Amino acid sequence: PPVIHLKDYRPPEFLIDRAALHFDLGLEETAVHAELDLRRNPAAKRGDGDLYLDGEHLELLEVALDDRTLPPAEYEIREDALVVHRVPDRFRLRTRVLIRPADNTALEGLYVSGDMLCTQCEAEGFRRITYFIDRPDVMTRFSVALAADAERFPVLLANGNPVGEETLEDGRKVARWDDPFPKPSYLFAVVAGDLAAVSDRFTTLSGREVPLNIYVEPENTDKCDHAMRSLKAAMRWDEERYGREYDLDVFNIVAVSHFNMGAMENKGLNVFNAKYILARPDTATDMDFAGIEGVVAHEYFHNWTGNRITCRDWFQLSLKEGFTVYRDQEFSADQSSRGVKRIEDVRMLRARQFPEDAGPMAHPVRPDSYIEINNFYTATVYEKGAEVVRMQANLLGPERFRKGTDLYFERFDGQAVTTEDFVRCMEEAGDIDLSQFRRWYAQAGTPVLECADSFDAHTGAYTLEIRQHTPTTPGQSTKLPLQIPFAVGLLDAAGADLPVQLDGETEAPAPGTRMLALREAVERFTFVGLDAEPVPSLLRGFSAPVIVRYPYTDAQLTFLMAHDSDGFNRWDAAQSLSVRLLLELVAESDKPVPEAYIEAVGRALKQDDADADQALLAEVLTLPSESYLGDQMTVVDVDGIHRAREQLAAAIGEQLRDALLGVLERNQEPVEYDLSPAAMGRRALRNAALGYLMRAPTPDIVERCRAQFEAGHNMTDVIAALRCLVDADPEHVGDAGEQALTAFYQRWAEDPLVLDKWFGLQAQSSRPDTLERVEGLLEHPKFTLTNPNRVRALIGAFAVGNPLRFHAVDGAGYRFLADRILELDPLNPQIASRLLYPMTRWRRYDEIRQALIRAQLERILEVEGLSNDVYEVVSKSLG
Ligand code: BAL
Ligand code: ZN
Repeated sequence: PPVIHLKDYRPPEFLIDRAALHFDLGLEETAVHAELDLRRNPAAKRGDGDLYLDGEHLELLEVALDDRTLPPAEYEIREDALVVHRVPDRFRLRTRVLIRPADNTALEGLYVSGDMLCTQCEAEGFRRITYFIDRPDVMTRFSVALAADAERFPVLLANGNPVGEETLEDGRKVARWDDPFPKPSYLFAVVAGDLAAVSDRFTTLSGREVPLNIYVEPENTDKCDHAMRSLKAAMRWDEERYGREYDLDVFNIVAVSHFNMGAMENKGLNVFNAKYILARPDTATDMDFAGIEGVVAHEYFHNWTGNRITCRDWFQLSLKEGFTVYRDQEFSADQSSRGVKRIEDVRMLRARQFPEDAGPMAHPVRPDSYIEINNFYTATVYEKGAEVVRMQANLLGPERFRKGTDLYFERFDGQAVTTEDFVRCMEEAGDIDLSQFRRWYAQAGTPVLECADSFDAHTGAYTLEIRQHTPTTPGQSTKLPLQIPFAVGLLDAAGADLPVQLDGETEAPAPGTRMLALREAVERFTFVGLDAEPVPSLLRGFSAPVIVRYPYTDAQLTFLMAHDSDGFNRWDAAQSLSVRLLLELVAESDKPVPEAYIEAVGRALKQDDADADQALLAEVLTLPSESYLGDQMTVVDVDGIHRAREQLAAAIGEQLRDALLGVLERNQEPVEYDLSPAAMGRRALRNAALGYLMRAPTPDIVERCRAQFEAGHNMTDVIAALRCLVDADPEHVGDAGEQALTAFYQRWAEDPLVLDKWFGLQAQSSRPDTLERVEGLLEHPKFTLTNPNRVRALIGAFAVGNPLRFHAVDGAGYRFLADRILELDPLNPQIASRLLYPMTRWRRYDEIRQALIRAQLERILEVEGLSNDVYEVVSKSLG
């Protein structure tokens, strides 16, 4: 398959000013009539005189140019295009095509979910709906007429504003929509179905009343409150923080059960994976609620960062995604605990983006090339992209950053632009030189900062030397030094912040954090005015997406964990301490858990009082995941990591039993369910404590756990208890795990999102028979390969969320995953390709496992007719 390069970008030869589309909707067959006003693009070079329209899986019925039906000699139908020969400079083209939504298992373009019809067009799905110039720099004014059986499809939605509805004599209904804002085809959407609306209103800054509707299947109307609350909060926040107001007469959201991504920001008609809309306290966990808040806001924020201003080409994807993730992260931080949100975001970046940057699919935030763009909706483009925006926001400070974004919105409204355009606005408004900073967009790989220090007791000078280097990545063997904002604090022996005064400065600043600007491969900073050697607190607040190496002693980490004024670094010190100990336990299987470590955890538990931030405490108490521990090893020791982590958790559970029981007592669930950050923090802390206690369970603890499950007070508590029961040794819990799974199934069999949790929990169990169980679940009547959520819940959860069993040394896990990928690829290549992720990491394992994984990758590559999606990931992994 061809490789597409950024350097080959050319402006489109034709523009489409207006598109009028008429849909005759049906599940089996839909007819699409398109009327396009085209003209030659004055900014583009003249080509061969032909017009090339993208189109796939379309049955062409008719094509007419300026009302003249074209004879077959005047056009050519290709597998992926319609070529109309020798067209004039300005003309109207009409096409009529047939499409088959019910056969569309790829879930790109128009497809069926349950009894409804819906669309997904990003990145290149619109070409499965009609012939079009399907690229983001062609921005068009769309009007849409939807005709459908009024009984089966009473709700007919499209982008923009509703402009009329009528019922025809034959019982069919027609709804008309008009979108006044030119947009690229990837933002196009239609939905048709028998849906119920949960409605509200929002008054914008300038006083316009906007009706808000969330459309769901009728049985789900009681699960939309949180999404609606989140939407209104996001609309207000975007006005206050960015001065951005909503711009259409109505804002619609639709929740669908079959969806490849999390959600989609189509103009005025956001289509969501139901997982990010539907929630009731008894069906959704606190994490689910937080996910909904974040994703609803993210899609809404795209209205300005993505829709009004869009991407010139797909290499610029991070222009909208990085910025919008940054915006949703800041929104969520404002809704709850800023510190905890930062920890969650960094945890996720380290868990997903750092490994991506260190693997065969590593690419810059602005990639140089791709085979299949769907493979580039990645943690690098999204999460690292957000960090790159965050660094600019920090470099400029809030006021200048706001000036920069105001300039960006003003200058580029209605245009398709590049990350370079964004940076230039920051540069101009911030009056700052970002020429070196731009490398963050072009250079892949995670920079490593090696830090060393020395203290001169005579002069009171402390010197910090920082060497930065970025490991090579595929296709990028030379790396240049980056501009890195590096936040540093210095602590005295009592744990208080010292003034961070650079040599040569006459006055000491107030004690606290100092932002250093790294630019060279090696930099030395000398700080003066110190009475004794300080303890450095490095990269406070995670001021840049880098890895810091500094030879802390255990005592220093324990000290930072207790005293650092930077909450993020207190947590990070605790993580580092746990990682270090766990790696020692991996290396030395009979090493006992040191008392000092247990004491440090005990001290943390003592902080649980009325004033504590329980959410932060829960983060501190959460051990690094098995995969993250693997990322810290030269060769991942799958079994050793699991054993060490269980050993440590059991030691905490046993030796701190009373303190953990105290946590349960102090943080009991109130009768009235509450979704406040404080209440969520108490649940997180209590369930972390329960998790430890259940590692060394006595009958009374097991009983408590079972009681929490049976009380069914809220899904957070139910799932936490269920996970403990399922994972516990039957020697301790008897068949309580099996009983709980059965009860859970009986209660929730008809709620797909809750049932996903039931599948996922079994797939993640560390029990030895998990793979057999997962294979058995493939045959379960509720399992299907055609629903991405279900696939992720069972197969994805096993492959990514269960390193111990997936990486079993007999290779059965690898064979299982390769089989599923090959089954899925013809149905849904996007989902098949995503499942490959754990196998792309094969070089990280021992020789036996390497050979086993490679054999499966080679087996996949040999299959004929592989999708571009899977081909690209497998070939790059092996390459
Ligand atoms: N644009 C695809 C989904 C999202 O990032 O919002
Ligand atoms: Zn997005």
